[in-house]
Amino acid sequence: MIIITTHKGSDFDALASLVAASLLYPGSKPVLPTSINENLKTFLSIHKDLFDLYSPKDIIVEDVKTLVVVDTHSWNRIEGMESLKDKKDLEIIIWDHHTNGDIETQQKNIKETGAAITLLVKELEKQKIMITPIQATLFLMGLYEDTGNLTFPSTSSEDAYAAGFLLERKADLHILSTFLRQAYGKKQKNILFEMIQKARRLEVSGFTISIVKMDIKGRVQNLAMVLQMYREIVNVDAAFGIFQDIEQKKCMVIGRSSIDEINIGLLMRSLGGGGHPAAGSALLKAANPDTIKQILLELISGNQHSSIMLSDIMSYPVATVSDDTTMEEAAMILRDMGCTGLPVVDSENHVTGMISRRDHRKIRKSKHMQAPVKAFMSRDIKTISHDRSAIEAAKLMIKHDIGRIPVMQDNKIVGIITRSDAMMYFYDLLPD
Ligand SMILES: [Mn+2]
Repeated sequence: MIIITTHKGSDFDALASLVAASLLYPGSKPVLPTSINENLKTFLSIHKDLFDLYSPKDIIVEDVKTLVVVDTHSWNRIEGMESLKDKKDLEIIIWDHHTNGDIETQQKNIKETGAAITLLVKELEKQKIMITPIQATLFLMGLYEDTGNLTFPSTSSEDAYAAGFLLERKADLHILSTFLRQAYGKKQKNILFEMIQKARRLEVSGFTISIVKMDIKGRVQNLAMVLQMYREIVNVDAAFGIFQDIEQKKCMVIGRSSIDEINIGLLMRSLGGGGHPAAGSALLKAANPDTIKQILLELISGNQHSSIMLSDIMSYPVATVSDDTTMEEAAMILRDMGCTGLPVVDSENHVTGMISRRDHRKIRKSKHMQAPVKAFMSRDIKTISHDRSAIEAAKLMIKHDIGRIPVMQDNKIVGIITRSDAMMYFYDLLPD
């Protein structure tokens, strides 16, 4: 007997993956856990007869030869399968988009897509297995729910491709929106309630904003929608939620704005995420919520003088070369220092250019190695004053796509800030 199962607290992605897998493994029994999400319950109360689903108690575990697990691969997330854990000769097959899990097998189909159903849809397409419009609708529901309608940063091109494929297979968007709209459940209500209790409004550069730090456990769907409600209730120009998952050591930052002056997409890109002007998010690993709050405040205020100055995080002393250094010498220094570029300074320590490994590729004749660096260096140099903030340095790096910026004081170079220095700051790796 082949059984297929998925995680407890099943959502649309879990059910969709379960049904899709039952098409891939003919004769298999799809087992839905007893604890399922509210909106899935509503959907099943109407559609149950369409899917031949089993409950964990229907299964005689001794008869199971093959166990297919979808949308998870953790033993403690599946229901009623404890005795299979030590069963000999049990074949296990996994289809999952989560990276963590303790179910071991050779047959792992794991990829970090936005939804697990994406992986199964891809396989159905490959094996040319037909799907009905109602199956396509369910699959698209799972896909949309897990990717926030393809807007979550975790969304991959494969998710979007699968969505296109399902629409072609006549997925019904009317049915889909009827059931997905109810995704605002108890968990979300509790989070919103707690956020409102903690609510503070701040005046920053003439805008009213609110930033809430919250601890959450595991994945919470539809946080973006919760934040939208929060912004409307506390009535601010822009609202931000910093949701810290302590166990997973991750921070999800979500922003919503109602004014053009605060562009959430741009702010989130500075944090490594993305979005559009009105809404966006970023997922940060091992970041401190207080640091993130500070960064958000600085980004919004365009603060010219932040509490942490560049001089605190820049690298110094800086290796420099004079403009009459030969290309050969510069190449040796670059190699010895293990860096990609060096500032070029004149006799008064003013930066006149930058010489990089890339500039050395311009050399066509060997005699050019004896030429001075000033013949090859780039002269359009961005510098930054020592009393500016790390945010401003990061903005310059992003805007001009440069990896190192000389830090200046009284027109003299006092340090250099590199991408890794900036990352140290963003990810809170600064020594105390
Ligand atoms: Mn999923």
